Amino acid sequence: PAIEFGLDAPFTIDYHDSLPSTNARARELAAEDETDVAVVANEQTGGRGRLDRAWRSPPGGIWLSVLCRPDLPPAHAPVLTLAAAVAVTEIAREHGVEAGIKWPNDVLVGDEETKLAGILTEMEGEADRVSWVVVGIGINVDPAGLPEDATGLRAHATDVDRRAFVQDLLERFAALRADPEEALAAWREHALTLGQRVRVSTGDGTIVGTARDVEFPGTLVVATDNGPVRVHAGDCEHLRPA
Ligand code: BT5
Repeated sequence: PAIEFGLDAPFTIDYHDSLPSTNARARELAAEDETDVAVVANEQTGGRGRLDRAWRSPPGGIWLSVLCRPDLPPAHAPVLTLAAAVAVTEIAREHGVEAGIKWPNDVLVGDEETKLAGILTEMEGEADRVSWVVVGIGINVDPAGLPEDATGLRAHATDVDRRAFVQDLLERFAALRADPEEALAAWREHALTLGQRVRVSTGDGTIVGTARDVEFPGTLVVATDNGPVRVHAGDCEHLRPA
């Protein structure tokens, strides 16, 4: 219930102390015809990343899934993932955290590029319109209990109020999902990947080149020796000069 979490956000809040996964809970609510709900948990016991990877979700983090029913074809849904990455980055930066985005959906901090947040978007629907989308957002708060290449908000900012952070995040996400052009422009502005040498693994193979741009709805354009290649989904690694 919204009152328990004390938020005045553009989404109804469904708060839990502990859940296996906020995305799983949001998918249940999707089956019950709910919309514009943000599921929030203090802890996840079975948090998931992309490709069914495990996502560490110790108590005190920001584990959040937004359920919505936008008027979008499934092929355009990646723009919501970009919008979520932008919203996380901008609110983190408002807290003085030097966050930036690695394509497509990782929020990293500083030169070491340790991972602050990740996003997992799931959806269901027909070819012309999604019936629902769940945008799962995991933001580390305390740096303890995380993988070695991860970081938390409190490693870089002293004053982190999770409720206020979630409230600001949801408001920013709501504004950006209504304005995909703005989301894309803001994504470019906060991108760490553009201009870098990258290695991108997709289901079909590996692409090495220089990341040039991101195009609607979230396609990475990589300049390779054989010309530009457009990548819709994959894992991206920034290649640093030795
Ligand atoms: C992601 O996957 O980055 C998406 C993570 C989404 C988590 C949120 S939390 C709320 C909602 N409910 C869920 O169940 N999930 C969403 P991917 O790009 O595949 O990265 C996963 C990899 O990041 C793992 O294989 C680990 O190497 C690493 N990892 C695991 N836990 C981490 C953490 N807390 N912080 C940083 N990296 C982590």
